Amino acid sequence: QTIGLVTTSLALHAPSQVAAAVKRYANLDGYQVLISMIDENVNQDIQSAINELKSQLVDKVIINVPLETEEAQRIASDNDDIVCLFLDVDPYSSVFNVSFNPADGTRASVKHLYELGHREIALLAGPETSVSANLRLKSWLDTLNSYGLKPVTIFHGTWDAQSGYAGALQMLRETPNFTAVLVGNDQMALGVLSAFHQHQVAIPGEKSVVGYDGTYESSFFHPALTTVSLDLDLQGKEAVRRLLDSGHGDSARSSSVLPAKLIVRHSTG
Ligand code: IPT
Repeated sequence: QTIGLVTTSLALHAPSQVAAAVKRYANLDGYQVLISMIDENVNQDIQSAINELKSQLVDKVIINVPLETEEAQRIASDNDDIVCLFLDVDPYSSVFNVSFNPADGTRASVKHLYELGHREIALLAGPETSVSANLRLKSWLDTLNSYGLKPVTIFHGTWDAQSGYAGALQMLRETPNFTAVLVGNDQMALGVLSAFHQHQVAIPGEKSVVGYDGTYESSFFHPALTTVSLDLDLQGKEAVRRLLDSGHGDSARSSSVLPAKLIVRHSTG
């Protein structure tokens, strides 16, 4: 028996850790996993990836590609001959999904910085095309606002370390007065750390850095990264369980929202 996984780039740490978990838990249940990786989140690409899996007689598919609710709904209804479970959609949308609460960890991270005395906070969000990136950004802004704060500046990166590095350099040039930066994921935070090291900016002495994802590598960054941790292994596990439990009727398809937790390490102070 085989299930499918349609995924965004596995060059990114979070989706590759999710894919590893999906494979592990499916295998434990006696299922194989066929992976189809797409580069762009264009509907056509997703459909051809799904078609590829369908041609291998796969009838249950996990989709880890950032999708707006309407796109996900369209994909689900265009493919109602199979079960589609989404991992990167608005958790509170009606599509069948297993995703993370976009607000609990973000709130905890802003509170953490606030309690350390930070008032000049910069934001380095993920790409504007990502639902999750936008939900995290919105929650940062709402939480800052509840403390009567506005961000010093807002940047968008492309999830990879290079974009974090470039964003941090630009921030240092344009608005150097910030004392902390909230980053949309750990890989971009790695780039930020690198840019700060290169410019002899002490972390956390001069600037604190908070990542997001809690990927395995983040505790080996220097300094060890304070980050909002997503249990990506649990997401893979839950996705497999719910997918295998789902029949072809809607009734067995219950979505779940997993918590995101702040892990305080050494990049904040
Ligand atoms: C999301 C990660 O947080 C981010 O780092 C990046 O890898 C992105 O995926 C890729 O699409 S996690 C997702 C399940 C919301």
